[in-house]
Amino acid sequence: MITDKIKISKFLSLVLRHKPETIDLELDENGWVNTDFLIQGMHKANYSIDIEILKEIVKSSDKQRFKFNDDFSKIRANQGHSINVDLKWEKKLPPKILFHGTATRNIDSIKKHGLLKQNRHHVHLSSDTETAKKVGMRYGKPIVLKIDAGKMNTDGIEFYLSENGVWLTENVDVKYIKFE
Ligand code: HQG
Repeated sequence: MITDKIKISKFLSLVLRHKPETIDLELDENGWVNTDFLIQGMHKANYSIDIEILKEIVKSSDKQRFKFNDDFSKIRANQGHSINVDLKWEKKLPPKILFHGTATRNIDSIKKHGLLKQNRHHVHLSSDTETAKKVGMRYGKPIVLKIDAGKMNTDGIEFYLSENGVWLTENVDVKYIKFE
């Protein structure tokens, strides 16, 4: 049985954002799954999990990746999906400047095409450079880009704020990006 909490959390991200079919689950249109079915499915996939462990992982997730509904009967990921779900995000006025962390090897392509949402629903932006740097480090030598969110907003481009504090928007045109 797999007991490592980080491994369990990574598997939860896989199931709740990308591949629920791995354990024969389907997300509903708003991204929720039944908590009991999730636990049963994870058991079959050899993960050591019960409701108490799941609650602890949700509570201690450094980025608050997951969320229960009020009676804990359903759970979903707060953001980061590649499958099509509607999380009913509210539009939000962004701060003037946001940050995007990426790897230096992506820079040439970003200069050509801007920031593209790739497999996810949105481009992910952070309100602080520290977080952006950590995001960029996942893919190699990090570089933090400055995004003129104020100008994007004036130009009518919409922003959303996920429940765990990630700023989301559609693709970011090169003219809004400062490469330093
Ligand atoms: C890059 C983590 C070349 C983009 C984090 C990024 C985040 C381009 C990668 C969340 C490009 C996509 C999302 C272009 C964008 N040419 N590369 N034109 N446009 N890219 O993982 O933002 O731990 O889909 O810079 O904290 O890295 O999963 O997005 O490097 O919030 O909870 O293409 O994932 O959260 O990679 O990370 P991703 P991301 P979790």
